[in-house]
Amino acid sequence: MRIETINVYKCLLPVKGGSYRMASDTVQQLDSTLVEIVTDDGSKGWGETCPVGPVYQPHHALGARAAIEEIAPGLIGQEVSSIRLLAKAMDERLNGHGYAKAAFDIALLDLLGQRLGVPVSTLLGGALTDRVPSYYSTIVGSPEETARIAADKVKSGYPRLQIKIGGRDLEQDVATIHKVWEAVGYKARIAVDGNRGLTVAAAIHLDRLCQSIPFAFEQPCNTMEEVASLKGRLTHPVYLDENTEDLNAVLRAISSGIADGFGLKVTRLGGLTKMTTVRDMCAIRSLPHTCDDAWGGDVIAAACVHLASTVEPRRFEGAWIAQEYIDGHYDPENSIVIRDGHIAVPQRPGLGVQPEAKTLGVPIATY
Ligand code: 0XW
Ligand code: MG
Repeated sequence: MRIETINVYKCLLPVKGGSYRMASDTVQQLDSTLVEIVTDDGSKGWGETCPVGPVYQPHHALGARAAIEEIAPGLIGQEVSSIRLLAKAMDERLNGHGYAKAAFDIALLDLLGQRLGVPVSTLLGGALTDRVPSYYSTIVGSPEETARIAADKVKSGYPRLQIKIGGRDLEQDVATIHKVWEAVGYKARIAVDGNRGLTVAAAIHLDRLCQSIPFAFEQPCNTMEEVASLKGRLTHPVYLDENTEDLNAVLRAISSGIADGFGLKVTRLGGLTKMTTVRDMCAIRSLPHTCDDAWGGDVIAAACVHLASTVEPRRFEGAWIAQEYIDGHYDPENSIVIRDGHIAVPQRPGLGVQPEAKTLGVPIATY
């Protein structure tokens, strides 16, 4: 099975409800890039990469497409059998840019899964479950409104909440956390996500002012050094998200003991193959983590869910997918959906989703 053609599609995903507000940025519409790898036997594999705007982390949609342009011609004619050889071929054409290579890694696993007649979860080591928990991520909002949404989402079955804070007065953030705790209590696990928006001083104040509330404090400050300086000064466990820019960053965070867990993004780490290494490194130190991406439609959602199903459940913090904030699906028949706060793991060979041609329109590039 050789790669014959690569089609690249651009798909704009408006945010349901108008905007998604985080400490670091507010986004109204996300620009997703899909790759479709077509082989000489007519099989098709799909991959996707969709940064949540150009500010959240050092990724952007135009960068992904430029990197794909650099890489794609080198994959034409290659045999689809060894993901490692194909990763090497990509590295020989472009240094770094893991979030663009991730789209190819996902598409190649989709193809291999179809070829072997197994779901992608099997290629990643094997599923431990057929249904994974998700978590609901609020946007930065008023304490009352956030607490109302939190209670509502717990009622609908979410076992975990991620409460966004930062980019405003400390008083508002502290009040939000207290109100959510009053509304939800022990009915859901809570993460409080600063999205790099707090100073070290503000993180210490917030920690003290919310001391009796159990939550994981996700990416409070901008750099890994700032987060490292919090060690021993906070009562809450600290999770890293945006700072886990590649496998080496994760290794640094684990070996220096500054992270108690992680919010992980499949494309940021370079794809599913690379993320299995991170999954296994976390297992060695009993570190909890999520399996997410920053945004994206059914293809990225399927990728997250396949990997999520292979994570030891006691350390699993949930798979976040953007479905709550997106109208419609690339593949309405086999869409990836959250029901009662959980997501069914696709059982069909490959990723189990096949975007419809009419949803994506014509390719913006073909190699
Ligand atoms: C909740 N998310 C997974 C969605 C947005 O990309 C932000 C992100 C996070 O945890 O920071
Ligand atoms: Mg986060």
